[in-house]
Amino acid sequence: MLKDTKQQWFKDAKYGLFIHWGLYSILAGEYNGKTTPTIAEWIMNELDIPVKEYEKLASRFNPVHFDAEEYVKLACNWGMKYITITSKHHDGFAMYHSKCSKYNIVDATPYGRDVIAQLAAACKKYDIKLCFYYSQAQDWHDPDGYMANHNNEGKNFRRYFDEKCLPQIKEILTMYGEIGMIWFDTPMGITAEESREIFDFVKSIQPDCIVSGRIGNNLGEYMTTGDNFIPALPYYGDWEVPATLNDTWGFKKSDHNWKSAKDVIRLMVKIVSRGGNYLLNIGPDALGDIPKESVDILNRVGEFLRLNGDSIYGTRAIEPYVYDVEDCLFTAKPHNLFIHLMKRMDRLKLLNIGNRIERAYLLATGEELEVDCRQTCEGDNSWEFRLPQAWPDDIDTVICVETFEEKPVFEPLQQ
Ligand code: JFZ
Repeated sequence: MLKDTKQQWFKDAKYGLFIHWGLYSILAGEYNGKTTPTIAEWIMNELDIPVKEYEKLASRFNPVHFDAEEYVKLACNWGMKYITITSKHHDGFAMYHSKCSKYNIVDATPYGRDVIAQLAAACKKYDIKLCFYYSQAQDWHDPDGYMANHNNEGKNFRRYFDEKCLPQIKEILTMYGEIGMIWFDTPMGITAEESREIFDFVKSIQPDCIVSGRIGNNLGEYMTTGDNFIPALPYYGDWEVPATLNDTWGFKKSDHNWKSAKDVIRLMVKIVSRGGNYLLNIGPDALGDIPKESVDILNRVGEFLRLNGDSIYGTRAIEPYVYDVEDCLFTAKPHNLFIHLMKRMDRLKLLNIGNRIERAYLLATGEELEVDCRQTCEGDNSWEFRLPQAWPDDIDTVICVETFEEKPVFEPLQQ
């Protein structure tokens, strides 16, 4: 069955900001002289840090550089349409003022302020959707929460579920206004009944709040892929690729394996051309500063979107049989076909296109293009573009075609 969020904003948004931020950001991937072998937010699990030790991090958490407005303004400048932040990750620590667990940023840290509340106010001001990551099954702080790579036998998961999980879900859905979605994760041993219970509970509080793919038991309203993983063919339902800029979600000092802006832009175009959304992560540090490398990459992507955003936001994938045009990807809207050119070329010829062209131009500069548009009675329809020497962008130069017909599909020959 196709996944459908029924939320137009999600289908049109295409690009969002993921924020992994919590106590693990203080450790930055290192504990007692050891570097954690995998993603930084898993350090407690990977290095077997006892709850009593890990807990102490709270007394050191004082992210005085955090500025919610600055974050939201950056996300806007980067061209992102929604923000998904960790309200509680697997470590069990709430980044908001929870009333049902003292293990939260207001009650347990010297900082003493609710970062989620600040972010919610800024998102409202700048009209950007706020969404929450919430780890529903794993909770390494609660004795009855699941913990991957550990023995979970004998745990009373139901107690954790009733006393922490559901009450906290209620809190995050009632304390911060309208929430775009809850991004559940790693369902572990959660039963179909429990997934259903969470789903119904979310909808009973905020009917328009989307429930993410990893709620478990295939109940999510869109598909979430693995990190940076893109399905090979367009997937016709709603889907999203969560992705990192290096090889970790939470801040990790030793990870310098940054993608380039070119990698990111091309990945985005590929995802959008197949009908998906791109949720791209930053991992702020213990003070609330965003790594400079992330900022630089995302600024460049934002520049691309300022000039070429029409070819991304609100677009749809086109039929799969055109995917094999070399060095080109396509996105579409009614009356528009966007051709993304990943290589410089003098001419581009596309065959078997039934649509008639009104005009074509380079999206970034507005420069009109000459097109030879043929329609013969033998069905040899084609478009041939002449492209200028001055090339707007080596990463992706976008041709905007305004088509006469509403649906800019590449039509097969009519028999
Ligand atoms: C999960 C988390 O464990 C991780 O810490 C981070 O929050 C990430 C966004 O989500 O990790 C996963 C879960 C599932 C897959 C990949 C990473 N998956 O299905 O490929």
